[in-house]
Amino acid sequence: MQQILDQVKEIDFQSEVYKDAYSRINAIVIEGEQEAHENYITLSQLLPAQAEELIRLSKMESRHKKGFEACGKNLKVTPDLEFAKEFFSGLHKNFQTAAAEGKIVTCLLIQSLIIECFAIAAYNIYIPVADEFARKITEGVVKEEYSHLNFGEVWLQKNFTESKAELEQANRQNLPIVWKMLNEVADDARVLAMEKDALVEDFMIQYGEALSNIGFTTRDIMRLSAYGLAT
Ligand code: Y39
Ligand code: FE
Ligand code: FE
Ligand code: FE
Repeated sequence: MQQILDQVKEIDFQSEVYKDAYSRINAIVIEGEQEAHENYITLSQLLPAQAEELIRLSKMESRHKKGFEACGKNLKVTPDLEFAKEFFSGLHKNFQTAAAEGKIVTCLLIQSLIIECFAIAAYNIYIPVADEFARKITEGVVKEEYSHLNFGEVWLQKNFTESKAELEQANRQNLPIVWKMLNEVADDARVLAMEKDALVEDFMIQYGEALSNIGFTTRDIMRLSAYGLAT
């Protein structure tokens, strides 16, 4: 803890290096929240019985987006949204394809498990090293991301037996993309005092816990959560 406090004291949130890295990380978060908003609207069409709840989640995502836009403005940073669109394009495309085929399980794995766990890991690691304005916003946001993750866990746990094979396949298709995304963002994250190892560790903990709640065995979790990591 003392180490983190010393580190924050040394971060110059107004330095050009910091603002340059922030222009990409902030954009990733803004674009991620926008896509999450759209993904929950799509899910509300795929799961009409839960449409009301899913629309509620989609509205939370647009509030998150507004919060992070304010964080960028507060630091006088212009988000590089083009970079961010490209950053998310792999998961975005796979979500779109799955939605068009009515593959609810794959859509839930991509948005409610993988992307939410990625967000929770990133926000947890960011909070202690954020500027004061962004810290307050991110603390409010991360609490809600846990409820989004929970939505996916509950649905997939209820439908575990019929979903298992599709989950395995969707994991194999999408988890390597997450490791690639983490590598792409590692240098910028380090400028913000977020270490890649810590991001990977926190992601694995969140994702492993989610898979466990859904009903996978420890043995399955080991195999699924590290898939594509060492390549
Ligand atoms: O469900 C959500 O709100 C998730 C979409 C938001 C995106 C989070 C993306 C976080 C990745 C940041 C990487 C920084 C190191
Ligand atoms: Fe789109
Ligand atoms: Fe969000
Ligand atoms: Fe979310």
